[in-house]
Amino acid sequence: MKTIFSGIQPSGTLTLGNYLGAMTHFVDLQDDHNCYFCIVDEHAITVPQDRLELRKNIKSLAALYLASGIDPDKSTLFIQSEVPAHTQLGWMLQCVSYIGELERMTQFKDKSKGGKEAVSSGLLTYPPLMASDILLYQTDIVPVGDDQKQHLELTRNLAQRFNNKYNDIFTVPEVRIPKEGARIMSLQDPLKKMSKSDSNQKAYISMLDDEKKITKKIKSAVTDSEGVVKYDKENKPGVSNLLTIESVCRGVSIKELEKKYEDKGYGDFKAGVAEAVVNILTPIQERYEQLIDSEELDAILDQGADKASFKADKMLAKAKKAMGLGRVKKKK
Ligand code: ATP
Ligand code: LTN
Repeated sequence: MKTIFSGIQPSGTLTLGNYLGAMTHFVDLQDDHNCYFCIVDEHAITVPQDRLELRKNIKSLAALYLASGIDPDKSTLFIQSEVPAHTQLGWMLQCVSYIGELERMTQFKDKSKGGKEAVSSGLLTYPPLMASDILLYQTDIVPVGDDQKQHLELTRNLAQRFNNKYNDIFTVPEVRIPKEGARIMSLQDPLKKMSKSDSNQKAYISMLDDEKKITKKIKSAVTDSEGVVKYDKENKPGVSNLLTIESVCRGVSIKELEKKYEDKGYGDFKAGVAEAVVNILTPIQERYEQLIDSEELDAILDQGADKASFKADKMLAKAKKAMGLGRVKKKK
């Protein structure tokens, strides 16, 4: 059975983009793969976080993973900072990576635009920590949205460099990007991706928004003045994004939806999209409410950290041995 690893940052409440681009695929994969899903809190602190907010977001993300259908009997769900091997191997991989290649990462370039005195060095060294997350579990496949491609390419390079230089111990992972929903766009600017850290709340649908909010946000989504419901990403990015959302939520093709709205205006179209989103999110929200303050959630995370540590510690020991760190333990 192949091993899957993926992570989501607890940097705010998940959006419909995270759900359609990442979470639904995680749920599909867990039946026939050995899956690890991680709440990457150590990645979240590369930008400033309020400590109480961060704590809340970590628990909330864990509950959303489970409410979306991650089954702890099939997958290992855990918090990154509760498995120390991640930062330990992360440091070792920092020593294998070059400043030049880290400075070329688009995410670093984007986030450090304000000047290098103002950003943490963690933002630069973020990719070796991400590589460590993945390589500790002998991961074969990493399912992510389209924006993570470059980080995955670097992970593959670091794994190969380590294997050639020290010992051939790491599996070189493959990236898997979904065909549909890999890039859900902002409702207010359909040329930008939907992002949970957008300052305009109308730009995204949070997975915890209620029916009224969802309907209102979709109603005010930017479209065009043509009044025709047709998929044309270039000339009609707003309408195309809403069509993608309804298509993925209902599991029907875009062609079928174009037919459904043939003689209808944007009012009916938007009401249909909102209904599809509400139908998907309502049962998840109900399950979330049951989980968020439960002892069950803590028990699942404790068990996840134990299972992940067991695997990660073994890989860390191999990597330390390959690099010559510490002592060789005498067998008793
Ligand atoms: P932020 O929005 O704060 O920049 P993010 O949502 O991009 O953060 P993560 O929370 O770490 O970052 O992303 C989790 C997963 O969701 C990743 O696999 C990412 O590729 C995917 N993802 C993020 N935004 C979208 C989107 N708009 N459409 C599809 N997938 C997305
Ligand atoms: N960089 C990712 C989050 C992330 C991740 C990972 C994804 C951290 N470690 C390991 C896949 C595998 C992001 O910002 N979306």
